[in-house]
Amino acid sequence: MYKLYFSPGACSLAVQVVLRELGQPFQLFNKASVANYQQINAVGAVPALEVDGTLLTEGAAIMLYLLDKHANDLMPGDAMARQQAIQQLMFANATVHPAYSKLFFINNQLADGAVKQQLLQAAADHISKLWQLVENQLQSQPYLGGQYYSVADILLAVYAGWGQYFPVTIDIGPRAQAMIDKVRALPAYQAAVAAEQQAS
Ligand SMILES: N[C@@H](CCC(=O)N[C@@H](CS)C(=O)NCC(=O)O)C(=O)O
Repeated sequence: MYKLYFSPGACSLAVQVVLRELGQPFQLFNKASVANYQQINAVGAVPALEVDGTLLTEGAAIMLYLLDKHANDLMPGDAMARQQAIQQLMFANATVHPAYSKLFFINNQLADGAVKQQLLQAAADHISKLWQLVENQLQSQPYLGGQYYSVADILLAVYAGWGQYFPVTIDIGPRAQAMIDKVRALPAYQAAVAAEQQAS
């Protein structure tokens, strides 16, 4: 059985949603309750997924592994459609996630004051620009993945929750917000949030 290491509300939530969408059984382990998490992931970050004694890290790579292994509708088989889906996954994981990570970094590193607030809002403005790109892409389709949600949509729905922890304004357009709301209403997403609370 898979073992998924998580922190509540972190990007590991998206991996749990994918495991549920794939119908795969797994055990949840809160990083905070693991004595020496560096032995699980030397970087110290979640998610980490243990598969038959092998530890996998990097959320996007974990997702691609799971999608390769188990039949699903989240990743197309056609080469170009698959490229597009992976491009969107990387946009979420390698562009939008690091943009949000700047908020956490600034918040942790700087003392409260005008400079900190200015930097936080500058980071938030960049995030708003990325959400505008999502908004543009959703002009003719409900999800980044087209008519059906993809792993990129699931990741973005998780990241969208992080802005609330900071005293900044992040603009998320109506189409992007509708996508986020639909993904968060999925039974797999709801169950994942509830499971994190129980395992915390
Ligand atoms: N590139 C990594 C980044 C993972 C990451 O930044 N995870 C955050 C939570 S969303 C984390 O664990 N941060 C705490 C830490 O790095 O110590 C991935 O995509 O898996």
